[in-house]
Amino acid sequence: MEEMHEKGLSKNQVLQQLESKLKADLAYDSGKILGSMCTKAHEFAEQIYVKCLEKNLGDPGLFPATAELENEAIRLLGSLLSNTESCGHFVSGGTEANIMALWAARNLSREKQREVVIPVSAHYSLYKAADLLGLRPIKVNLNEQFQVDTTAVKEAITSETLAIVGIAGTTDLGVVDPIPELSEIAMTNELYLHVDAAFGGFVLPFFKELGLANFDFDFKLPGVSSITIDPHKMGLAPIPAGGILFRNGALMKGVSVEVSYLAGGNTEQSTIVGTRPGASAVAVWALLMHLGREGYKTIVNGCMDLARTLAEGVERMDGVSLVTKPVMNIVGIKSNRLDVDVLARKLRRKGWAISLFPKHIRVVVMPHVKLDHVHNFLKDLEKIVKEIR
Ligand code: 0PR
Repeated sequence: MEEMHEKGLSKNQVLQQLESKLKADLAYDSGKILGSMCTKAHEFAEQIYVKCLEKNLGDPGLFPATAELENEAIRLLGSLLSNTESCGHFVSGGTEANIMALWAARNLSREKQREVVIPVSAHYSLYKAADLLGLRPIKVNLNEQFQVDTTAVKEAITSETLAIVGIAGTTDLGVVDPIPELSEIAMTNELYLHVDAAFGGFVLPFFKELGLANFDFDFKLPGVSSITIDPHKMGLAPIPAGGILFRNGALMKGVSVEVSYLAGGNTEQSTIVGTRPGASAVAVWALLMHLGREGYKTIVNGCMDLARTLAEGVERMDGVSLVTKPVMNIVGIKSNRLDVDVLARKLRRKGWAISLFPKHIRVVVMPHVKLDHVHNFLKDLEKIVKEIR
């Protein structure tokens, strides 16, 4: 058993130990991480993050400037999502953002309804959220394009329903649900609509200008109540940085509590946690200011180009194929002849950190992925496919 030393080690001794203990971790620049939705944070954001380590948004009265920067960053994201009136917070990730959304929805439900309609493609955090909040998740199936089947959504709605969830960038395939239709359904039935754009939030807003298929998924649609958008995914911000945006302050009110005794004075808190890193919020603010729309557009363009190269490589290969034509920089690889588990195991043995879903391998072409990584991956994939044929 490891025990704490009576006398501390020197910094150098600790650093040496740390160096060797961290060796087993993968690094994004190894070129092997193809299954992660996180990436190497932008250098400038890291710099800002370190500068703001002591800022605590749990006591905004002590750090009013940091709190204002969080608000500004949320407004900037709001403008990206077609609503400068939106409000919200930076939280630990998409999981917490999704919990916040269903928490707000539940507390707003007038008749104390307890059912949430959730596509089967939803990230598992939504089931965690339902469990924590005492809600019943009503799962609905997908159509042939792997989007939620909106007829099934309508059929799933009962007098017990309080909210619908739509996904703008599914975890397994990066597919976008028909959010305009979900918005209509939500309006007609007076339901809360939460859009999980944890991944797509920093990707889809640039599609139109890039000449790619345009998707309406944000506050432009009147039925959308809240959106998860994660800076620590395609936003290039240091972890932790999830984002939850509400259409307006009234929606967030349901999860607000008064805190009266803080060192910085009274505050109204509408987050799950109390103490919370101001560094995350400030780093996001700095990055949004520094990269601007143009910067993010260039990043998205690069990822989409590489995703296309990968997808074309897979299509050309015998034995494997695409699950569906990639909508975003997420590529699903399946095989009708080979066992995808065996394929994934062999790829992993060659060091490739890919994700394995029940019927496909997922590659997420994040900003740290380069052209030679894609070529090397395709080469190994082809070799393995030939081996097990
Ligand atoms: N919503 C969607 C659509 C997601 O894909 C994810 C996570 C979340 C919410 C939850 O986000 P947090 O993990 O920030 O709470 N999607 C990634 C996934 O499951 C998370 C991830 C990231 C996994 C990096 C692995 C990894 O290396 O694939």
